[in-house]
Amino acid sequence: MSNVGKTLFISDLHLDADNEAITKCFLNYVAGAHGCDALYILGDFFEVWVGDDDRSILTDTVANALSSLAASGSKIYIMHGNRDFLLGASYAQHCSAQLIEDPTVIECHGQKLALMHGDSLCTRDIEYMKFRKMVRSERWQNEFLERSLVERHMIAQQTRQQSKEQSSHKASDIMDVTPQEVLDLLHREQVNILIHGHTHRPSVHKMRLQEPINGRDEAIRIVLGSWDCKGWALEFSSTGYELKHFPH
Ligand SMILES: [Mn+2]
Repeated sequence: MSNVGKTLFISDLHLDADNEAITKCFLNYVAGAHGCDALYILGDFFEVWVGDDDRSILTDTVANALSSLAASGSKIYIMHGNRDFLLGASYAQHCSAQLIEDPTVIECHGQKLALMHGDSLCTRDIEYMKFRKMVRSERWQNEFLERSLVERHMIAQQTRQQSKEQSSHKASDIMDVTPQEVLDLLHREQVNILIHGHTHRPSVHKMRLQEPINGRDEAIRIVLGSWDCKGWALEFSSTGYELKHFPH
C-alpha cells in the first residue's frame, strides 16, 4: 500500500537500549512508513538524552532507519519532549530530520494543525513547570553539557527517580493538560486541531468553542499514546485522520 499523501505523527516512544521490543516496533513502523509525506516525532522519542555526543548502537540504528525513510522521499521532523530536550541539531542531522519548535503550526491537507509535546500544557503541576523553566534555560543546558558523560547520566538518573517519586503523589488531573491552556493555545494560534503526546492518555477529544475559531465552533485535541505496551500513531490523509495502535 502506498504511503503517498500520508502525514504521520508519533510521540513518547521512550526509546531505550534496555527495551529492545519498542526499538524493534519502531524500526518496523519506520520501514512500513517509507514514501509517506512526513513523519512528525512529537517528543520523548528517547527515554533519556544527555547530549548528542552520547552515541550508541541505539542512537545510530535509529538515525540510520530515519535516514533511509528520508531517502524514500519523506520529510522528518523532531520536537523535544521533557526527556529528550537536549537532542541537538547534530543528531537531528544524523537522522536527516529537522528540529521543530514547541508549538509548531503546520498545514496538512488544507487543515491547520498545532503540534506540541504537551508538557507545557500541564500547568497545574507547578513543581514541574518550575523544573521545566530551569532546564530549558540556555545557561543550565550549557553548564550541564560541559559535564562528563558519566556525570550527566548520573544527574539524569537522579532526576528521573525524583520525578517518578513525585508523580506517584500527584493527583491524576494535575498530571493532565489544563483545559484553559488548551483553549488559549487554540485561540492564540487560530487553529481548530491540536495534536500532542506526553500525558500517555491516547484519545480524540472534541470540544465546543464558545468563541469560534476560523468561523467554526468546534475544536479537536488528539492525544498520541506512549509506546509502552503498544505502538501508537496518528495518520492524516486527504480522507481524514485515524489514531492507530499496533502490537509490539
Ligand atoms: Mn513527556
